[in-house]
Amino acid sequence: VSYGTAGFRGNASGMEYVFFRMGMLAALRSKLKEAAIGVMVTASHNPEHDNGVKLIDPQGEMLAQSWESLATALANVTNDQLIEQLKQIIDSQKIPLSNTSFMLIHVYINNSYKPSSLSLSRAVLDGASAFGATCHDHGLLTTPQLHYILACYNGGDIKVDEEHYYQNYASAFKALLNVVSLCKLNPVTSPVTVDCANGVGAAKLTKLAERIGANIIDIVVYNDGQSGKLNENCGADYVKVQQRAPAGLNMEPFHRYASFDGDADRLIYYTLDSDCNFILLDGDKIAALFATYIRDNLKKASINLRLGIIQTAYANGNSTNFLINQQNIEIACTPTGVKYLHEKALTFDIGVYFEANGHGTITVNQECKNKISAAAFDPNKSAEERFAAKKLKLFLDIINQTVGDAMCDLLAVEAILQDKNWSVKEWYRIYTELPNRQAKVQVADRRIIETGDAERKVILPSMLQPAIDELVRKYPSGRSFVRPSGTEDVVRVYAEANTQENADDLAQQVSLAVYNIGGGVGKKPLF
Ligand code: G16
Repeated sequence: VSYGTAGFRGNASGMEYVFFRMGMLAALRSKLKEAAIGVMVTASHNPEHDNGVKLIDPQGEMLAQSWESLATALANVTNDQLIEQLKQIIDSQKIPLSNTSFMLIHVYINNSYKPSSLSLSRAVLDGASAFGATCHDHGLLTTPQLHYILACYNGGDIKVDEEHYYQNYASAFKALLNVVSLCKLNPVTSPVTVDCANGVGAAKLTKLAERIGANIIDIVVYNDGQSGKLNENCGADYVKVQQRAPAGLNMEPFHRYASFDGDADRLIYYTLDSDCNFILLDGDKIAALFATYIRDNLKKASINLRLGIIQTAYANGNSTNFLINQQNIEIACTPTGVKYLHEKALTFDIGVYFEANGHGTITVNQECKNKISAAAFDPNKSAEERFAAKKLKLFLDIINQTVGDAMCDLLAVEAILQDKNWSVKEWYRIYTELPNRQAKVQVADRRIIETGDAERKVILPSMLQPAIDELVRKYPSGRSFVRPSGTEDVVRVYAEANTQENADDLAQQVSLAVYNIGGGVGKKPLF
């Protein structure tokens, strides 16, 4: 097992020992950092039978990458070697074992969402207790809520709780709508329907909407977990990959629909056009909406800050063209995994990062935030400049900067659409996506595939990249890459081309190449 894209994931049965050891590791990290560490038990977008565990660092950021290898080593030793392995970690990291009083915040997703979570959470608590950690179980939360609570806690607000999260973001949203004079004069009349993937987001979004008020935002929750299964035929991953609505959802042209994933850290929007064609507004479109809104307000406020967008290889070619060539916004590309995008985003004054799958947020450093706040009251600026600065400040307050947060991102999208007086139609027309297709291939051992250049090229097996290049050349505007998943036991394939037929065909051909060269198992990928 390895600490993959976002922690350990796999079939829940037989994984207790990994969770137990991660409880121990979290306690050690807490002693080292002299701060609380978060542990999240979730497998996010994976099917219900899977589960997973990831550690969260004190400021709400993902576990430092240098500790991922320690986690992998600890998870892979035999029971006989466990004490020795722990001693090695303690020695190599110089962990002061006498630091005992730091709190480990632990959260589980309860029975109704993943049947395995209760026992796996217990295993984490047992592991942490073995090192004398004080554990505070916040119970059922979305992943981003835990990141937020942890960051507040370590920032000195030791009484922080879930309610604090709702009050913070509900007030930020209301404040922005007030400023753009829409809150009272022009209340929202059109609802946004949100598929919560039968996950934890349903109850949490309902609470957030209540705190905002139905006269300000009209949210209809779909797939609330009362009947359907977690992430089955629903949720952000299903909608993005299948390019279709969640099962059973009746849609109206140009109404707004959104999907979360199981732990509510991903968001995508979609609608139907007037011919009832399915239209997806994924992470790329959300990033473009956020970045252009920020850039426009920076310009109007005459504030000079370095804005950047961070994408992965999955970003649609036309989104990249739109941002670089039409909008002149700086772009960076990293491997898949929000931990990489987040790190890169921090190198900009304001970094907007999104994976096409809807996982993303905005980072802005405190100095820049102060600059924007000061501009909102600067008597040397014009009223128009001050107004733009104020809107920008309030907009950034809606964002959960610790990690991608479906609820906050939803509020941010809704706020921009209201400010611009845009329907979903104007939003999706900002650029037209290149048709694309994603696929999965089963291979005997996905670790034999090694990639480079931010996952855009295959290094090993050496015959695979030339085969992909040859296939890509056959299709106008063709692009394709493959990479081993870090959360599922599959190799992922992405293809885009000038028509949907060509994108499908390219994905099919590349999948076969992966199967043939990469040691495919089971049925040949045919779709
Ligand atoms: C996690 C990561 C994302 C990543 C996704 C899929 O998301 O946080 O950054 O895009 O897994 O990763 P892979 O393609 O390696 O399987 P989530 O929402 O499942 O936690």
